[in-house]
Amino acid sequence: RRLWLSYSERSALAKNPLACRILQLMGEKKSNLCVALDVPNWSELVRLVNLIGSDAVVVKTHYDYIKDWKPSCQDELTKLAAAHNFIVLEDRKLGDIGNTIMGQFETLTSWADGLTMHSICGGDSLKAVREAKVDSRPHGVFVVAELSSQGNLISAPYTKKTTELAKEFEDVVAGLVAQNPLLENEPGFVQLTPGVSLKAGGDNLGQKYVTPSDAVLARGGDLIVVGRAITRSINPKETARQIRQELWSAYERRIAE
Ligand code: 6AU
Repeated sequence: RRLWLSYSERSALAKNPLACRILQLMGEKKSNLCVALDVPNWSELVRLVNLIGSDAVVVKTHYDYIKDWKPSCQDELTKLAAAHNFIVLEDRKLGDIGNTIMGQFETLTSWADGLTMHSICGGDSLKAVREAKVDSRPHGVFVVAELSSQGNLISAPYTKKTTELAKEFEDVVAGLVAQNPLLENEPGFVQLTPGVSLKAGGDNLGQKYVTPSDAVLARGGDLIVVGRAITRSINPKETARQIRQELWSAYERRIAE
């Protein structure tokens, strides 16, 4: 079962190269933190990366959130990733016909290791990812199976169909973006779980939060996305350390069960 095996054991079972690399790095760094750097300008992103990059396994960007993003940021981010040993996930949530996805995937993977995408357009959009011409670094997609936001339109059959597509395209799918332990018998996939803060609750625009330990133990998350709880904290480094610690000890409890 996925939830009882260690990340290192699971890295050997992953069919997608990016899932394999992420699981390996989680074991090496002893971290299951993915930090979401939704900040308005590049200098702020660099400041935060230098504070917390070594605590995170994955840095998740929304490049179009950054008002002064320019092409040179791509190279700079690659250098920061090498310096702090993290993986870059651009949360672009692609969702279009196969041909469009193919072009977007080829362009964005010139700097991002992984991308998020919606399954709304069906299997051929994943076939496009499979057929895209990319460099030899490990790449893959995280497919949105469930959302953390209040009133979102994803239904149970949509979630189920998305998990089936992930299995069908296991060579390109690194894992699912999910709120519940889907794919329980598939240890090679990484469950990316957002909507996590120090306390349960939400914001005033529909985001819902669970605690770090609930994300790992109750929700089955492997790689846990934490954004504003860290980026808007008075001491981002200290908060990142604390959350990293809570996430890792929840994971250790999970595999010891
Ligand atoms: O911790 P927050 O609320 O500051 O940020 C959560 C991050 C944001 C969202 O775009 C993203 O996680 N997210 C996603 C992802 C990762 O795809 C899915 C989802 O259901 N909820 C969610 O918040 O960057």
